[in-house]
Amino acid sequence: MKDTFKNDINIGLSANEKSLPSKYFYDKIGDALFVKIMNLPEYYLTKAEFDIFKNQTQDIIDTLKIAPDTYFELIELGAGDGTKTKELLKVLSHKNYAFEYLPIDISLNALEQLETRLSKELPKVKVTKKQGDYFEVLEGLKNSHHPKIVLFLGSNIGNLGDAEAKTFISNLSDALNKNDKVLLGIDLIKPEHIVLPAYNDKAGVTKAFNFNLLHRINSELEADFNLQQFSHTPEYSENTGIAKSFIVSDKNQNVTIGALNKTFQFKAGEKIHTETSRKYNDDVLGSILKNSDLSIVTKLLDSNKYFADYILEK
Ligand code: AVJ
Repeated sequence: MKDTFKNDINIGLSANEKSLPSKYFYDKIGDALFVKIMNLPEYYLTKAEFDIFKNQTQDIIDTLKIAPDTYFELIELGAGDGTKTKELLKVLSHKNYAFEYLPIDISLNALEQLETRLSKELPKVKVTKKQGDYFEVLEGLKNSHHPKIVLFLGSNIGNLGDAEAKTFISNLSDALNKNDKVLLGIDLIKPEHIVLPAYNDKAGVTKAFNFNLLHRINSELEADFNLQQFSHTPEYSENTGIAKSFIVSDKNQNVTIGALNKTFQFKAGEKIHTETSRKYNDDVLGSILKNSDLSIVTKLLDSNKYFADYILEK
């Protein structure tokens, strides 16, 4: 684990255009900062998707065409704290649908917390937690021939570049049978004055979230990043629909990473790309799904039309 981190940091900072993988945001401190982000006034994504799950629950069930008497598996990739999913589970449970909920996450800790909460709040729901890599777990679920519904919420797919997203979709599709469904939550392309503040909040939480990467490198890889000498600068283009976050070096400076025995040079104004947060529309999603076995059935929008939950079918 530590070696992959070390190697990935080395590769990212040795490149001509420096970058750091956003997946390393999520240690204990990063997880807590992300919870704070979801509650920020500027971060509209979570509230928008919650609005869909809370106010269009029956539409979700109807468009998924779940038969009341057929046992199905509701699988969630990266379940987090389950706030949105709970709205769906509540209705499914009250209406006595026959199903099992299988949250998949890399973090066993997150899964255990979710399981404990659900057992108190929705004791009737059968929860089977699955710790591990999404596709390894999905592969293991292939033997079951129950209909599957896979939830992938929160615009998590937005962290992937378009080529990676295509690979992701094709792997996901391979793990499903004909007629299985995917509920894909994605942030929609919208004007810069709405998107940018979501990644540059007034309270500085998103900055701290990005800088946590430098913290981690300092403490886990014996490095000497001086956090006072870097800035957080997100960018967004409504034309491409792609938001990118950067950490920028405020001056010419050297940083030594002890664990790598290596010194890195940063020029004044030089950028480190830390995260991609892609926004979608029907055309962008259409091009990602092209040549895959998944197609769009319909989409549900929040009241501001900021966010969409697309229903895909194999
Ligand atoms: C969890 C990947 C959807 O890109 O909006 C929030 C992560 N980064 N603020 C996003 C994030 C900065 C988030 N996703």
